[in-house]
Amino acid sequence: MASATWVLMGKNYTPRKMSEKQVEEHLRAVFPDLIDELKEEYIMSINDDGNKDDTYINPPDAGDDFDFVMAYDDDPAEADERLLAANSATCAISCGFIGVGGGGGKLAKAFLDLGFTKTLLVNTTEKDQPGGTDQNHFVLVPGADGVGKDIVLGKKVLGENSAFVEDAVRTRIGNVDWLFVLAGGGGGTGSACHELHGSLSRYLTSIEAAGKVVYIITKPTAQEMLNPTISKNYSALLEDVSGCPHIIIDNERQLQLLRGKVGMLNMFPSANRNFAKLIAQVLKLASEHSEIQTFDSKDLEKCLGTEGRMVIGSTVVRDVTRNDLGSLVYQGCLRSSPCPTPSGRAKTGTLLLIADGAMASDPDVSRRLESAFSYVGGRADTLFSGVYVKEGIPGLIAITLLGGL
Ligand SMILES: Nc1nc2c(ncn2[C@@H]2O[C@H](COP(=O)(O)OP(=O)(O)OP(=O)(O)O)[C@@H](O)[C@H]2O)c(=O)[nH]1
Ligand SMILES: [Mg+2]
Repeated sequence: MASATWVLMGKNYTPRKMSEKQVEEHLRAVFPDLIDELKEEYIMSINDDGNKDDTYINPPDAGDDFDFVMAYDDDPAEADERLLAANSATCAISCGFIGVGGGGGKLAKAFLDLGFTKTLLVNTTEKDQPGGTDQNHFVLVPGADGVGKDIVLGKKVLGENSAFVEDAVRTRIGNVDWLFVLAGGGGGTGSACHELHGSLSRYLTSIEAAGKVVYIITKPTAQEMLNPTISKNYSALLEDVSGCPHIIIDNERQLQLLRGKVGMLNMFPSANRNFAKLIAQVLKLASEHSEIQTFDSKDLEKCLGTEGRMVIGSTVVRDVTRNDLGSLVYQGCLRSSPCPTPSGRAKTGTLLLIADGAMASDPDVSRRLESAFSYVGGRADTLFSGVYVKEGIPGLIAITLLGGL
């Protein structure tokens, strides 16, 4: 080739140095289409070989320059296998349940059975745990095999292990706004449940939860209260939770309401199930829209967050033509409530009514129901209300929730 060039250009010819780009431009001027075809073929041949070094098609790796986007990514990091599944129960708030002691565990299990999967059963012994529950829900606190109604020992064991329980709540319940602590008053473990308060409320603060720790405790039966240890344990628990939002379940009332309806063996399971369903219904209704009047999640949070005692009850009125419908609804809810009768004025009062289409469109029924709202409203500083229309109900259903007592 060189000799041929000398022939054409003379011996002193020095070839002009051209950059790759200039060569490409020259070739493009002579063969306008060919250059693009060649380029494409060249790229394909590189890809076929799997050669990824060429910066022409594979821009340089950005290295770890952009690894921060992973940290801000919506996709959760690898899920912790100990984390309990999200609650399948429809609920207006994000919440978890912690049963402490034998009775507390059985009450918590009733919520678990309704689809509140984020439930833990904390106890000092494995012996009085409800059967048929997945191990992942149990938290066995080390240091004692039951505390035999000794609340001092119960407080010592729970106090020494509060970080252990907090860790179980963090890894298994995870991020929730509200924690319901359930305990049977009178025993040594459940009555000591407030020892966990510092850790549990600190945990909620650490995850910037919008809610609080709410206690649901049982009052021993009249017979049990005759025993000085049981009675003392219960009083201590009551005093511990008095500054927090709490619900007291009166076992005597509850069992009296059930006597004659269920056998002894089924008393507590039935009572626990009914109570859990009552609370679950309020949590669910607060998530539902109503064309008439909605009790929303903010209203619910206001009620749950009010310090002091809460009273919850429900009733069904089959004859909605009665003139005293208002008082019937209010009194009925309190009479059949599993909670001790309220005394004094409530800070918050909630009345939820569930009526069918016929009741809701009857002007006379609507007028009478207004008096029900004034009954509750007159006994509380702030009234919250909701009216829901559902078919197939046995009568007008009313649920009352008084708070801050
Ligand atoms: N509502 C309800 N109350 C219960 C149930 N089981 C027990 N209780 C009540 O709870 C009280 C305390 O009993 P437990 O919860 O078994 O006691 P504990 O907290 O395990 O305490 P220790 O056994 O002394 O460590 C009992 O006296 C009952 O009044 C239940 O399933 N439902
Ligand atoms: Mg026990």
